Amino acid sequence: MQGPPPAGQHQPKLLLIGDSGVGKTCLIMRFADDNFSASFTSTIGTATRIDFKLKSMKIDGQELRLQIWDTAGQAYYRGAHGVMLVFDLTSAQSFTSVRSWMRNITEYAGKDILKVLVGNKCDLAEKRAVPADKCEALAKEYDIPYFEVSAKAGTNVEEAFVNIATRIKREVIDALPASEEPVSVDKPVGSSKDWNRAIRMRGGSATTDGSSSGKATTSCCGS
Ligand SMILES: Nc1nc2c(ncn2[C@@H]2O[C@H](COP(=O)(O)OP(=O)(O)OP(=O)(O)O)[C@@H](O)[C@H]2O)c(=O)[nH]1
Ligand SMILES: [Mg+2]
Repeated sequence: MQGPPPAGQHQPKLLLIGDSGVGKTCLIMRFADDNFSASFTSTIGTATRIDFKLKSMKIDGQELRLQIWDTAGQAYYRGAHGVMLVFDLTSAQSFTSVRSWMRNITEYAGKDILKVLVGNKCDLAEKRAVPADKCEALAKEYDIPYFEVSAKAGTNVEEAFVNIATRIKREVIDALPASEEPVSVDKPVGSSKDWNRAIRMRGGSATTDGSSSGKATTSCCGS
């Protein structure tokens, strides 16, 4: 399945972002391979890290291959069509970081990139640290869909990926002029001038690549 896409097939790029340990790699493994690993190997600095996985999907009767990119502390938005922003329902800090990640997305990928907010580890109900109404309020504030999922149990994982893939298909691919080449990583759709810039985020603070780290705040949006 990792060969070149059949001629004419769209291969849109979806990026998973969020704090370390929220379960980004596990969500990709669950969705693409339908398995789960309980041991934690941070994607940062591991030789075995995955760059992306391909998942064939049929949406509105049309076959497309979703490129699902894992990130490790730095997000390369270049060519991305959608972002899945993940936090951990058992970690209040990871929820607080959502605002920083949203600013980061807006700054480097543009405000129009398609987004979905995902609260992972809903199987750990007794350890839950972020109430559902707060999650829903945040998603409403940003006007993006929200899913509570579990990579471990498989709950809602498919639904969250299908949601963002369907919106990419309908709002990006269907909007292409008939003469346009298929969507792929090399042909980003959108007008952001910042595709080439890499963003580094650690511990909830965002900086541009290589510069010193600014303190993250929990205050709303801003510039
Ligand atoms: N209980 C439970 N544990 C989970 C779930 N998803 C992930 N985990 C665990 O959380 C830990 C971190 O998961 P990863 O997928 O490696 O997290 P990550 O976001 O990729 O982290 P980085 O690569 O460091 O950015 C691992 O020990 C997983 O087993 C879940 O849905 N439920
Ligand atoms: Mg990872």
